[in-house]
Amino acid sequence: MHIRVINPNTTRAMTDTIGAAATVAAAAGTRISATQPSSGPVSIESHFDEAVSAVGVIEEVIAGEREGTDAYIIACFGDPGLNAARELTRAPVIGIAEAAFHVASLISTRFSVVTTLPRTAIIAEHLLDSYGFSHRCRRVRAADIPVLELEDNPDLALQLIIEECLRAKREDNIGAIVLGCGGMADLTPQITEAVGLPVVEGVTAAVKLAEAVVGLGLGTSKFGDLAFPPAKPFTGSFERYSNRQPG
Ligand code: 2AL
Repeated sequence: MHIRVINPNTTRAMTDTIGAAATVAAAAGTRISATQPSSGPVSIESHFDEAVSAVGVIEEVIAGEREGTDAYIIACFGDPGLNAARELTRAPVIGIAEAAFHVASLISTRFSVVTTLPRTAIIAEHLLDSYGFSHRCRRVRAADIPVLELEDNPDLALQLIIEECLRAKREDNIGAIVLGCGGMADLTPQITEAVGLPVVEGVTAAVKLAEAVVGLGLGTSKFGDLAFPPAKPFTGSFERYSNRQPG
């Protein structure tokens, strides 16, 4: 099974971190390719960043279709471009936020999310609403670190995340914690040990869910709104998408 793990931002070090964590989580016989768009923001911390990065995610799925990919993971906690990516393939496409919310809901009745910045915490609240998980989430918390601090200042970032997770444990009356950034993919063991609660991390959760969905013989439905998009002319710098045929 080949899973293409797409880091929607363009920071190579973070793509490598995500790829390594996904590889550790993968079953024997699963091959992980960690990729990133050639253009786009170096980190995703706003609706604007998400909108621009979604085009890069789409390009990565188009490239993956040429290689016969079995499943895709969108490894940014805003799940940018998720349903657009699904329209382009029969393979399952799993966002790390939705994967983490699903898995946390299977092992606890209520969880808190610990993400990077206060503004991305708000974006995560929108996602919980739109995915129907708000009633399972007690609180979305921010460690108040810019995304790239996870790569540039990892010891301080880890300390701040652990401190916020401990506050969540003390104050939120929860059974589990969800880590809210793709760049946290390698931190689960240290955070679990320091916090003493189950910690759900989206990249690793998404790898196991992708393996399960493929193992069930299931893929993205091509009935209804996730059918391949209608072929039509595109103009200007998006002309390359004109009259696209599936695959
Ligand atoms: C993210 C993420 O996962 N990767 C990135 O660049 N921005 N989102 C976040 N909430 O930190």
